[in-house]
Amino acid sequence: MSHAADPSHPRYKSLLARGKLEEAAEAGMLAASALIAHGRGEAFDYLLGEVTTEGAVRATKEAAARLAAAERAVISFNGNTMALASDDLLRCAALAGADVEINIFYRTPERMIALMSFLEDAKVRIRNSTPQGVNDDGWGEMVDDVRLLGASPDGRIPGLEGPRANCHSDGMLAADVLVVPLEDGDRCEALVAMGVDVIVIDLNPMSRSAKMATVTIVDEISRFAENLFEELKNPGVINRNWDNSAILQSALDCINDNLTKS
Ligand code: PTJ
Repeated sequence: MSHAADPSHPRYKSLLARGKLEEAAEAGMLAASALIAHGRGEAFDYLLGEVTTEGAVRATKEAAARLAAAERAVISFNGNTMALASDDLLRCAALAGADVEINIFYRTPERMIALMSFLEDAKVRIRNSTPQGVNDDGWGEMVDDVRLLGASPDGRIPGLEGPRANCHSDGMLAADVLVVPLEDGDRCEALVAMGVDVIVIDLNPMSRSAKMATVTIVDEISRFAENLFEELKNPGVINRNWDNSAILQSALDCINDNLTKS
């Protein structure tokens, strides 16, 4: 991928992310409202200081523990997630023994083809380069084991209408732990109602998804994906008394502190 972002620019990371989204839009991967959703995310990230907060670190550790202990974990990819964090999240799936499922809100056959083709290329790319701190011998096999689902859904998320409910019966419907970045509130609610652990990544601590999830990571998706990969190298144990509302409150406190300081 090429992009116009210049590393010496003070807002390089932000420009880089925007460049990736522009390219993904040109490749037909994104929903029409993807850039609006990103702008909302950017605004919250600005208020959070554009850093991974202490609460997000704790929530990422909890997510790693739950993913590592899962019987069947699935990481869901939508258009924005694919553009911003595909490689790191695929690496996470390989380490956690999870599958990946493209599951988009605004589903069209053209978008699904563009997203699947991007994901297949990303899988080849990450297979050919063993990450630091991971055993070189097993890496290729771990990546091979990640199934790329989404192309031929044969099931539906219960309680949801329309194409946004389509999913794989041996993917999202069979999972005990689901990672759903940048999720829509209705779908998050329907997934939680399935009785599984739902891990949401959302920069808005007040969104319905953030409030409903089992574990919410209030962090930018590409920072989260990098951090999750590090945590999955040495995951801790699950905290069965996890207090998600305390995590959301800590994000709101951070925003409040930043506003008071400025
Ligand atoms: O690819 P599709 O069809 O599944 O559509 C994806 C979008 C994101 C367009 C769709 O799910 C959507 O409209 O989402 P919402 O309802 O706007 O919610 C997106 C949430 O993600 C908002 O709360 C944003 O603050 C948050 N968000 C946006 N960018 C990021 C983010 N959170 C983490 N990292 C980001 N980069």
